Amino acid sequence: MSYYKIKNLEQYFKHYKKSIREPQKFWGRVASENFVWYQQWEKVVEYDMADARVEWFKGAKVNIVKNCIDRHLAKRGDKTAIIFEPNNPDEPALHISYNELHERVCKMANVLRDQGIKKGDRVCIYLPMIPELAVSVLACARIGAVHSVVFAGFSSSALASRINDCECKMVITSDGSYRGNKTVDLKGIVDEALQQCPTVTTVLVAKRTNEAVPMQDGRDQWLQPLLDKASTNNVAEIMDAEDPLFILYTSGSTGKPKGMLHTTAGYMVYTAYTFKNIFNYQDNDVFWCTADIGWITGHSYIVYGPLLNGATTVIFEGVPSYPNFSRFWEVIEKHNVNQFYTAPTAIRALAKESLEYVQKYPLSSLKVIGSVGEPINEEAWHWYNDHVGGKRCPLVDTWWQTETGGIMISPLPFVTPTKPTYATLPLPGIQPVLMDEKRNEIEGNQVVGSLCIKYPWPSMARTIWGDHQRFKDTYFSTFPGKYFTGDGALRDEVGYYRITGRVDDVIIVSGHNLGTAPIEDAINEHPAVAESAIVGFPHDIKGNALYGYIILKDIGEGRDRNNLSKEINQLIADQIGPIAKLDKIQFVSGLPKTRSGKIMRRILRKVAEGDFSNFGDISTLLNPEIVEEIKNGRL
Ligand code: 6R9
Repeated sequence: MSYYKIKNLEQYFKHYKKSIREPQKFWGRVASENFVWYQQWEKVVEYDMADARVEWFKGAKVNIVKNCIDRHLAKRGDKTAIIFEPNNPDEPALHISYNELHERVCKMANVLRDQGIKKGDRVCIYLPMIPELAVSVLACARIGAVHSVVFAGFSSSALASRINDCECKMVITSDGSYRGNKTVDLKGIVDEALQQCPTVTTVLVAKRTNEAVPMQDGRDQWLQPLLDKASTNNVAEIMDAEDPLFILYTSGSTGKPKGMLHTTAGYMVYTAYTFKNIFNYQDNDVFWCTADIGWITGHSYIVYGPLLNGATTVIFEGVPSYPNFSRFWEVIEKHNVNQFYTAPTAIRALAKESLEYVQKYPLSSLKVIGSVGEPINEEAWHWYNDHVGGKRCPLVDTWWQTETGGIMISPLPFVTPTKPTYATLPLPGIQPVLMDEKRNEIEGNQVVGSLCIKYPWPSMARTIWGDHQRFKDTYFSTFPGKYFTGDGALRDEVGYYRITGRVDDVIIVSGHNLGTAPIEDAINEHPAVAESAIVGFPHDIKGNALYGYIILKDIGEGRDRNNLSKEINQLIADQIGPIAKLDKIQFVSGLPKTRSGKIMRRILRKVAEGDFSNFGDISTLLNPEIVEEIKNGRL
């Protein structure tokens, strides 16, 4: 274990250098010392980045679930693997030990096999955040079926297109789900989706809300009676290192969703390694990631990363605002959470509310707090650091993507000094480079460019399901031979990285490159502003000008809009320069957001340009109704 865990900055640099100079040796050692294999690999890595082909641990045989559960049983059988915290705080939490998890996963695996699911078959999982979700994921992996989890907030048409894209044979769902004070009819959504899905022959239905739901004869079955009859003995499938583990669709920006395919051994090694180092997990800690398992963050850091390390991981069914804005802090207190990992969008929403909600709780169990999903603005960083981390817990701002499988750039707590809004340094094995418009690598520090990765890493996606050409075109063609992230970044004077946002969020105004994030930071500092988003629109003289969409706090509502606009532009001029002033400011009641909390800038850009013709797919928005309001209020 000593090699696995980095203890201080000097050791970080040592491991980093070794991982770059001798990646085969580095990852070979991490892999052989920390996992159980049926058979060792012939070669650690083989790749051709120009053709987007990468193989890790080729020739090895392994089962990831054996590594997540079985190997822990002798030492940690009674340790809690999963704490399930229900939506309703009055419903008791559930503690599932490693022994119990083993039993549940084996039974589920047997049910899947009895229903005809074989190695390589795709199974769609459309479940709320209940233990059955993690159990289903693990049961698929145990028998070599490829899981495709679809976030249970997606509509029936989004679900259908994902099921059809990878031709799932089965859907695992529940009667319904709870979210805050709402109940959602999940089974109804599945039924509607399946009218367009000819490949699905079986639907397994878990009970959660106990609502009466129609069951289609010959297709639908209640899960529990099948589990009751199933044996707890299950022999795990022996998988090749590069056998598919799962497909996960990226929160679509344009067009058809991309089914990112992740494979077995590399994903296992990298998620386990990053979990241990980035959260500094110690043996009896309780780890809580608030993401949904329907996103990559939940796959890697609720299920696989924690369980591979024999950790206790929290599955939270609820939302941060129910029954009130103290919910997160109450759960941390209740379960003595040691590591807490959430998203800037949640932090900003909670920071808008009274401080009393968080100050009521000492949160003294916390040791490390983390952020993921989008750039964390300075104000949110400080609020999180001060009021949640109590200025004593390192805040790890972790940059990564569905495509990267695991965290790529992040401080290591108690190792890397943090800096607000900076993801800081790459993990061992990760070689970030910044590229200019002429496709040259930018050397040195204090520079900005497009963020690429120049050497393969174990958990990178291997392809887009069914469309390798699109995979190549999207990620490996813009900068030939390198993986292009689609993000822009700056590297400061000591080599720390700050992710400035999607590259398409960089707007060139009168020849100046402006990132949207720093401008939004400046605007958000105005006491009357709750949130903002900036886009560019064509301008005769400047090339592009800036258009700002601004949500006011209650205190701003009664104020004169012209004066507010002037104050906001003054703030921008003061902090960034007059060049970054907004030409147009539209006050709105909300911003179009994807279900993972990302602003859909494409729509804002179209409105700013006055082009209402083709907004593309807005069905995956959390708040599609806002689009009308924004259109009507265009300046
Ligand atoms: C894990 C996840 C990926 C995109 C990524 C970037 C943004 C994620 C970030 C961040 C700045 C961070 N992003 N983490 N930007 N700082 N710490 O979110 O995956 O849903 O695929 O999104 O999210 O723009 O390219 P995914």
